[in-house]
This record gives sequence, structure tokens and C-alpha cells, in this order.
Amino acid sequence: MAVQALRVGVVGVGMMGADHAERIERRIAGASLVAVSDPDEDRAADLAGRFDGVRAIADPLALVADDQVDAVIIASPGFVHEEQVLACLDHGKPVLCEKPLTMDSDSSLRLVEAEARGGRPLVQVGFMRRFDPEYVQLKRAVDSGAIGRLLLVHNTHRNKDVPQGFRSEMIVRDSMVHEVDVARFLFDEEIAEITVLSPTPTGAQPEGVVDPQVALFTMAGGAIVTSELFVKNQVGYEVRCEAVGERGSVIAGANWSGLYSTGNGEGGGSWGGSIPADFRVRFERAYDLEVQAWVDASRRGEVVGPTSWDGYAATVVCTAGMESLAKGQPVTVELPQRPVAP
Ligand code: ISE
Repeated sequence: MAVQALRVGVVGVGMMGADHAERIERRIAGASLVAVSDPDEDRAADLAGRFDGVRAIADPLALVADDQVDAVIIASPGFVHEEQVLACLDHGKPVLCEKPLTMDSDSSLRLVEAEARGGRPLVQVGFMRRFDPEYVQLKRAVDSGAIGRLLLVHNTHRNKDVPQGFRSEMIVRDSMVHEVDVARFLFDEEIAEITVLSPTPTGAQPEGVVDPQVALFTMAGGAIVTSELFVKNQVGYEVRCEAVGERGSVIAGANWSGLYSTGNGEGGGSWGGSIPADFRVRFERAYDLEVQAWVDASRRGEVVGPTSWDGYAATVVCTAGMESLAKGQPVTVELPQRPVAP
């Protein structure tokens, strides 16, 4: 293990990037925050000013190229990920890129291929559920054979609210992408077909926004995954995953006992615990473990966790999901042969 701390730059310091910057500085061992970049230069300067020795660098590509930066966290919007990840690959720097890897399948594949050409793995994608202690336990339970062969998975993913302008297809690409990764992670299999259904929408969303959505994934081996996405439930952040095997089931995220209701009607309103307002709270531990694993692996010259291929496969499935949402029909997922990992 390298003696020097990993000097990290963060590109994009809105909600998630600012959270990661703070995490690197205060909670992660073996790393220090050295630079931040954001199109909102005041926001970057404010954040940099809160820590000693952190520079705000206006141009994200200059941050990537900076010789004081060893490794980069990309938390910018998905449409700039391709050029920023490519820059990290060109400079041979490890990168933790928030999901989605990119906005379309071709650009995600270009990143997989560029990384393969470089001859060493450098990209980790920010699918944090794989680091959440409960999801890790659930995966272990499945792999141990304790519930027999895995037949079904049921995901619930609800947000209290999302930013204005979060359209129906963003629910697939930015929110459901997590459940796509969970399905691939739990089954160790690709998704062969996706159907996205449009139930009666909530009146809390503007006209035309399909929220909630229910997706069915058919896995390559024939198993089925259901995923409910509801991004404006107006109450709180709820993420659960139930794996059903031939001899039992396991649930991650079911932290309640007795009657659980988030509504305010008769008999409901609470369960005696608290419902987090957003993902930064619910997945705080997962994010800590994810970033620590990235730092440790980067210092060893390795990559752990979700790879660029996982990011690419998720983009392909979500692209098919957006098509299904538009057509109201099942869409086959076409994935090329996986290239040999670098
Ligand atoms: C957001 O980008 C995330 O990644 C959150 O985990 C998810 O719950 C939310 O729906 C997305 O908008």
C-alpha cells in the first residue's frame, strides 16, 4: 500500500459531489481532498474555502490533468461524464464516476473500450447499494444457498421529491438504474428483457410525468425482477429489496416492526422510527464504504466494485427501459459479448 494519501479531486460539487468532498475530507482514511470543480464557480470556491489546502479549478479537465490530483470523483451531470472519464483514462487516473456512467449506450461502450485499450482497470461506477451492509448481507444469503435458487426479486425505490424538470425517462435512467444494477448484482446475470408499466400517475407531478412506474426485468436465466419507482411520494426515502428463493426470502431495508405506514390517514403516520428524507441519509454508510473501498483499491492500483462494464450494461438496459416506457411494450436488451476485462 502506498504511504502517501491519495490526493482526490471532485468534479461537480452539487448535492452528491459536495457530500463526497466532505466525506473524503472528514471520514475516509488514506485520502485527502485537494481540488474541486463546478460550473458554478462560486459554489466550488465556497466549498474549497471550507477546507485547508483545497483549490477550486474552474475547468474540470484541468482538474483531471493537474499533477497534484491522483484520482478523481465525478459527480457532474451524466451528459459530461464521457469526456471527463476519458480524460481520467488518458491521464491514467483512477476514477469513481457517479451513475449513470453516460447517457447512451454508445458512449458508455466507448468508455469500456478506452479503458480496455489502456490495459489496466481505472473506472468504478457509483452503484452504492453494492456497498450497503444490508444489500451485502442479502447477496451473501443468496450466494450461500440459504434460500435455495433465486427466483424473484422485488425492489421498492421511493423518493420524497426530485428536482423540477425530472421527467419520466429520468426516472428510468437516474433512479431505476440502481435497481437494474441490483438485479445484475444479485443474479450475476444480464437482463434479457425489460417492460416499464405506467400506472395511474400521482396528482403531485406535473401533467405528463409518469410517476410511479413499475418495471419488470426478465433475467437471462428466466427469473423475474419487479421494481417500483415512485420519485415524488411526498413523504420520505424508502428503498427495499426482497429476494425470493425456492426455500425462503430475505429483505434488505425493512427496518420496522409492527404496522408501518408513511401516510397520515387513520392508523398511519409513523412506525416509531424515522424515515430519511433522502438517499444521503439512507445510504450514508454505503457511500462511506464505497468511497473507502475506492480509495484503498486505487492506492493498490486496483478497481473493486461495479466496473465500467456494469455501468455500460445498466445504460443499455435503461435505454431499452425508456423505449418500453414510450411504447408500452416489452423491449429486448441487446448486449454485445463482454470484452476481456483489462
Ligand atoms: C438520484 O440521482 C439517486 O441516485 C438516488 O439514489 C435516487 O434515489 C434518486 O431517485 C436519483 O434521482
